Amino acid sequence: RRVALLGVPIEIGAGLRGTLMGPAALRTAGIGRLLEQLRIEAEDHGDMTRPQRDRGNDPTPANANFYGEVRSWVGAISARAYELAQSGAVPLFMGGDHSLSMGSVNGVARYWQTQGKPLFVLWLDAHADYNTPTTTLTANMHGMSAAFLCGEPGLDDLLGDEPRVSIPSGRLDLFGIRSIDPLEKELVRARAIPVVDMRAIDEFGVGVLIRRVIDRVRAAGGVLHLSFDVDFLDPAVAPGVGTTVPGGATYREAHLIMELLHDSGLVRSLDVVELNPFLDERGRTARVAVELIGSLFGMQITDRQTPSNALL
Ligand code: DIR
Ligand code: MN
Ligand code: MN
Ligand code: MN
Repeated sequence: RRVALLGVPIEIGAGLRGTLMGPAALRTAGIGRLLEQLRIEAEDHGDMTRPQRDRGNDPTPANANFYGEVRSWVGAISARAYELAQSGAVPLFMGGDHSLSMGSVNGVARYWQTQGKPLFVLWLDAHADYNTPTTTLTANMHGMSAAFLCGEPGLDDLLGDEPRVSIPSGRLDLFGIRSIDPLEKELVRARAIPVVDMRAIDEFGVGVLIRRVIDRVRAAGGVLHLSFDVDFLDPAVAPGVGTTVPGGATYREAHLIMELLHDSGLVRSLDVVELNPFLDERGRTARVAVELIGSLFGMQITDRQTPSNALL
């Protein structure tokens, strides 16, 4: 197996600067070395360079901060994502803020479309990221990526010449949610997006809930993209993010999710986003993120097989 690492040092999608250092911190925390230890070929494609600011004279939508700059990034990211997926590797996009997923997911979705396989997206996040320029309270574009991917209007020109693929709302799972804006909530409800919030996790546990996602992907003969916003984790475990929300996933819950996803064999691409080393405590959050990626790629204590829901 082969993983293609790509750094995407974008930070203007978030309200706080600093995620541009994310890829460097993940490398320092040993992401490449860990994958090699797991006998996975890890090819590092370096960092994307900051695209020249788009000089197009298209009208800029209101309520979308740094729209022109995000637009230049997203088109370029989508093209790279398509290429990397086509190479047969598992692309791992190291963010960077969560606006990068508008490009990475679009690009891999375009590839899977050519293969006739439905792409499902698992969004591990404290936030729904389902705002549009109409519903947003902050105008920060990292809060709009899931909505954009599902084809919500308002950022229609964001991909430039890149073809846009929209993810049907039933193929996106928002998981770990505990912060959502009022109009954003209405939109998520109206579109019937599957949501597992922290209350559901407390009641039923991540084992049952993640297996439900996996079973749905498998039944459809699909593949899975994991979009992992590190603020999914509790701030006590992962302090190095700009928008921490209390009451997040524990270290153990997050590891179990990664182990179950590994055993499923369905994850073909992923983003690790919102890590802000400027806010981190001596690399703690970066190290946790790398350990979790290790579990996703098969790091195990024993080699016990995951039992299926049917056995529970
Ligand atoms: C908020 C926060 N809902 C917004 N979103 C964040 O700005 O739209 N997403 N932090 O990751
Ligand atoms: Mn996010
Ligand atoms: Mn978030
Ligand atoms: Mn965020």
